[in-house]
Amino acid sequence: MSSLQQTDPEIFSAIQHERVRQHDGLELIASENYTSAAVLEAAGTVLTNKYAEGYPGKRYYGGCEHVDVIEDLARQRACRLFGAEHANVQPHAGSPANMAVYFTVLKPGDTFLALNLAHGGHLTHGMHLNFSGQLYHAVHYGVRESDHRIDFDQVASLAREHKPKLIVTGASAYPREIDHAKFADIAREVGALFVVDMAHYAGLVAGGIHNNPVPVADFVTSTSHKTLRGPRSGFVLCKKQHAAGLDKTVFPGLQGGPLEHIIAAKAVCFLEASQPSFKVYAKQIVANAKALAETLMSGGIKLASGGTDNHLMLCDVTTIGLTGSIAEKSLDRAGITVNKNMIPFDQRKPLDPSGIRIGTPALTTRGMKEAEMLRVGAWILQVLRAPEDAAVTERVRGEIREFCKNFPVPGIG
Ligand code: DSN
Repeated sequence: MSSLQQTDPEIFSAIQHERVRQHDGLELIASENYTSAAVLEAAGTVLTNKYAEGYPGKRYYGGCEHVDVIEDLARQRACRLFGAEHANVQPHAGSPANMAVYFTVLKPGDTFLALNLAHGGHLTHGMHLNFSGQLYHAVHYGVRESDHRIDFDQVASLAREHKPKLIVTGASAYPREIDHAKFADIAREVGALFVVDMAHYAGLVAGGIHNNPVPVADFVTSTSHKTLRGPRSGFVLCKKQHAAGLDKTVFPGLQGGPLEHIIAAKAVCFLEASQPSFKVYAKQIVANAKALAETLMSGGIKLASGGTDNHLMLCDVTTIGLTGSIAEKSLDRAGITVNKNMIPFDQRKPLDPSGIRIGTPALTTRGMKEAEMLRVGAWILQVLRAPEDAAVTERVRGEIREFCKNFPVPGIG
C-alpha cells in the first residue's frame, strides 16, 4: 500500500480514478497533454519542501545551493531552446506570466492591443472581467469574417488610432499559424512594445513547426504544459534590456517563493523539447490535426477558417444541429474529452456556444498517427450524429477503451 493510500484513501482513490480516466479515454482538449514520466517524477520531489525567494545566487533563504543549480539549468535550457536572451521560469502559470509582463511595462489605464477572446484570444488579453481588462484600456482586433484569419488591416489601423503601449498576440483558440514578424512591423511603426503569448503553440515553436516569436518580440510568455508537454506552469522570455524589470516584477512584485519542484520539471521539459525526437512529435501533432480536421469536415462539420495548420481546430457543431455544450457532454459520455468553445462571430453565448475546440497534442503523445485520427474522427461523428443514443455512446466508449490499451500514457503505462 502506498503512503498516500494509507494516509488519505479518499484523495488516493480520486487520483486513481483520474489515472484511469486519462488512460481509458481520448484526450482532445487542445491545451492538455501527458507529461513524460521524468517530468512527473521531478514534479513530485522533495523540492516542494524548499523556500527559495529570490533568484539563483541571490536568495533570501539558506540551503538554496541545489535549487540554484536547478533553476539555473531551467533558465539556460529555456534560453537555448527558444534562442532567448533572458528567461524567468518562476511564474506559476500562464496568467501570472502575462501579468508579470504587463506589470513590468504598463501603468494602470495604459492602452494595449490584443486578440478578442471571442475570436480566439485569452482572458488575460484584456477580457473585461479579467485584471487585464480592469486595470488597462484593452483594445481588440479580431479575425476576418470571410476566412477567420487575423485581420492585419484592422490590427494596423487600430494600432495607428490608439497608439497602444503594447501589442499582444498569441491565442487560445486560433487554428492557424500566426505571422509574428507582421505584428512586429506594426508594433515598430507605432512605437509599441511587442508581446507574444505562445502558450498554446510553444511546443510547435520548439519543434520548428511554428515560426519562433523570440527574435521579433520584446517579451514572449508561455505555459509549459500544452504542446510543450511539461508540468502545469508558466515562464517568460525577454530581451536583455527588460530582464531586470521583469525579474523584479515576478519577485518580489507578484510572487513569493518559487515552486522549485515545478521549476525542476520545467527544466526536464526544456531538455526533452530540445531533442530531435521532439521535432518528430511536433510535426506529428500538426499532421494529426490535419487528418482529424479532414475527417470531421468530410462528415459535415464546418471548421473555423476551413481547417488547421497547428494543433487545434474549432468545429461549428450547429452545422449538424447541435450546440457546443451538448456536443461536449455527449462526447464526454463516450470517453472523448473536448471543450465547448465560441467560434468567431458566434451568435450564441460562452456557456453554450456554437462550437467545440479539439486538439491533438495528447493523443500524439500516446503515439497515435494519421490512421488513428481517422478512427477518432469516425467515433466523434458517430456520437455527434446520435448524441442521445445510449447504445451508440456505450458501444463507442467500449471501443475506445479497447483501442486505448494499444497506446500507453507516459507515467501511467
Ligand atoms: N484555458 C486555457 C485553454 O484551455 O486554452 C488557456 O488558459
